[in-house]
Amino acid sequence: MVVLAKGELEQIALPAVHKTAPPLADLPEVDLSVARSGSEGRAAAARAVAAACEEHGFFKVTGHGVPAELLARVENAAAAFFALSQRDKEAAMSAATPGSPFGYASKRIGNNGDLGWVEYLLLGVTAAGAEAGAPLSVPEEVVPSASLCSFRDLLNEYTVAVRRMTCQLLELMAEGLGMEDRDAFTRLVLHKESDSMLRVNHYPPRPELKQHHGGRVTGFGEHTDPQIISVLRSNATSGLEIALRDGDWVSVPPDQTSFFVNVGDALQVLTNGRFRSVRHRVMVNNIQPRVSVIFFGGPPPRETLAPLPQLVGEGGRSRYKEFTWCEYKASAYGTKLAANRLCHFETT
Ligand code: GA4
Repeated sequence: MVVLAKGELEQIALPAVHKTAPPLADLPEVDLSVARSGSEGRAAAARAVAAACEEHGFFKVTGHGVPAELLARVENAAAAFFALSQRDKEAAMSAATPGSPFGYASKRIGNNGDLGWVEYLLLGVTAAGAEAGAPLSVPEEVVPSASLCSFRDLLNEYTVAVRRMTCQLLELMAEGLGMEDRDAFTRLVLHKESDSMLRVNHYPPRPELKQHHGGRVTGFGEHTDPQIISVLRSNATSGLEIALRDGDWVSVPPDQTSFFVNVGDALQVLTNGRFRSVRHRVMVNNIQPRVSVIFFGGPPPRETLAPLPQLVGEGGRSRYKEFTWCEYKASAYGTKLAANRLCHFETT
C-alpha cells in the first residue's frame, strides 16, 4: 500500500489542465521473429528500429521469444510481493547496504524530493551473475523467506531472458544506423561491470481521485531514463504516456504480451542525438493496479561516453562533450526527476 501524508497528494496530482492524453496513433512496432527470419527480414527490422528510435525514441516489440508463461509468473509473483504487509516488504527488500538506491521503497523517487503514487523494488544487475543465470545483486540475507527466495530466482530468470532480447535490439539499432561495428552498444550492456538494473513498479489504483483531482494523479513523473536502453513490460493496465517531438503527450495502450522500449540519454549521446531519449511518465489508473517490470541496460561506470565517430561523420559536429558514465550518474542523481539532464553535457 502507498500511504501519503497530508499535502503529499497535492504534489503528485497533475493540474486540471493536463487532459487525458490521446492514444499514440501508429505506435511503431518491431516484430523480432521477422528479424530472425532471414537477411531481408533482419534488414527491414533494423530499419524499423532505427526509424522508431529517431522519431519517438520508443517502440513496441512483438515476436520477442520470451515465454508468455514466464511473463505471467513474474506478474503474479510481483503482485503477491506488493500484497505483503508494509513491514514485510520493508524487511524483505530494504536496501542491502545503507545509502544504496536498491531495495524496496514507496512513493519517494530519487533523492531530491520527487514523489509518485508508486511503490517499487529496484535491483542491481551484475553481468558476472548473468553468465551464471543469477544476475540480480540481491544477497541471500536480504531475502528472508522461501517465497521471496523464489521471487528472486524468478526475477533472475526474467532478467536473463530480457537482457538477451535487449542485446538483439541493440544489434538491430547498430545495424539500422549503418554501423559496421554491430556490437558497439551490446558490448556496453554485456560488459562485466555494466551498470544495469531491474525495477518492479506497483501503481495502486486511486478510485476516489475523480472527485478530488479530476482523476489525474502521477504514478511516476515525467523524465527521461539516463541509461542506454529501457525495456518495459506491464500488465494490462494503462498509464504509460510519452511525449512526442512537439511536446504533446500521448498514451500508450497497454499490451501484456509485448515489450516497450525507451531510448535512454546515454544512447542519445552515443548516436549524437540521432536517437531520441524519450520523455515519459506513468499516470495512475482509477480502477486497476498497474504492475510493470523494467530492465535498464547501462554502460560500465568508467566507460567514456561521447558520440561515436562514425555517427558524427567527417567534419561533422559532436553535439556532446565526452564524459564517463560515473560522471553522468553523479550529475543525474542530483537532479529533479523532470530535469533535462543532458543539457550540461552539450557542446556549445
Ligand atoms: C529513471 C530511470 C530509473 O528508474 C532510475 C531512476 C532514478 C530513481 O528512481 O532513483 C532517478 C531517475 C531514474 C532519473 C534521475 C534521478 C535518478 C530518480 C532521479 C531523480 C533508477 C534511474 O537510473 O534514473
